[in-house]
This record gives sequence, C-alpha cells and structure tokens, in this order.
Amino acid sequence: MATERTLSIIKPDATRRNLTGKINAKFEDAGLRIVAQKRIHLTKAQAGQFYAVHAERPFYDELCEFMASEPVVVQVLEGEGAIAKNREVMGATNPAEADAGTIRAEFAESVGENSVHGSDAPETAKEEIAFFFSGLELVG
Ligand code: DAT
Ligand code: MG
Repeated sequence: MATERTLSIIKPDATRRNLTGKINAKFEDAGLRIVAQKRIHLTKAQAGQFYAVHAERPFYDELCEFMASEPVVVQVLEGEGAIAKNREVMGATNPAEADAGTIRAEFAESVGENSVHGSDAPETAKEEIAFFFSGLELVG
C-alpha cells in the first residue's frame, strides 16, 4: 500500500478537555506521523465552507456552530494507507457504535461532538489538506 496523507481535525469538544496529546498518541501508536499541525479558531463561515458537502443535512447548522465554538487542531497525518488507517483509529461517527480502543469510543461525547475529523478518500484528503495548509507548511 502506498504512503498517503490525510487531513485530521481535533474538534472543539476534545481541545476543550485537553485531549490533544492523548489523541496524538493514538495516531502515533498506529504508525501515523504528524507531518503538519496547527491550532486555529474557525469562523462559522469557514466551518460551513469546510463542511459544504453536508449543507443539506439537518445537523449542518449545529455542526458549523460547534466547529466554530472553540479552537481546533488541524493536522496532516502521513503513513501507509493513512486515510483508511486514520478512519480505523477514529472509530465510527456515532461513538456508541465505535469499536473499543478507538478515539471516538474513548473520548467522543455524542454523534455531533465526536472529537475528531478524518478525510474519507484520496480526493477529499487532497482538497482538505489544501483548505488548511500551504505547500510551505508541508515538510516533504
Ligand atoms: P465522519 O465525521 O465520521 O466522516 P460524516 O462525514 O457523516 O461523519 O459527518 C460529518 C460530521 O457531521 C460528523 O463527524 C458529526 C456530524 N454528524 C454526522 N451525522 C450526524 C447526526 N446524525 N447528528 C448530528 N451530527 C452529525
Ligand atoms: Mg466525513
């Protein structure tokens, strides 16, 4: 399997509870390397642009409000099959359905406040990385 990069976000419910280090340990233990990382505070409009694909979903407004409520940590994870591996480490969207040991099973508070975002495919990973990071911020 090829080396890939994926976009990860540690969401406001997790930064608020000081869980960045514990979540990063899960990524590193799974063989994912954090090759770029920064803490930012999104506006609701920026959150809306990032999650534009969900604009028609009933939870969209709540999701954007939440993502802009407090700072997030955006990061690029790299490794063999990083996109799928990260989704595995994250666990299912609904923490009640997430496998034991996954980030969402251990830390997420609800379906909406579920601690982490991870890209779901190579094309979205590319777009999402470019949304937050310039080429200069990405160490080759
Ligand atoms: P994922 O984050 O696992 O890729 P998704 O892309 O389907 O899940 O949805 C994006 C985010 O939207 C998700 O992390 C939390 C929120 N969300 C999804 N389904 C929801 C629901 N039924 N109620 C409230 N928020 C929801
Ligand atoms: Mg998704």
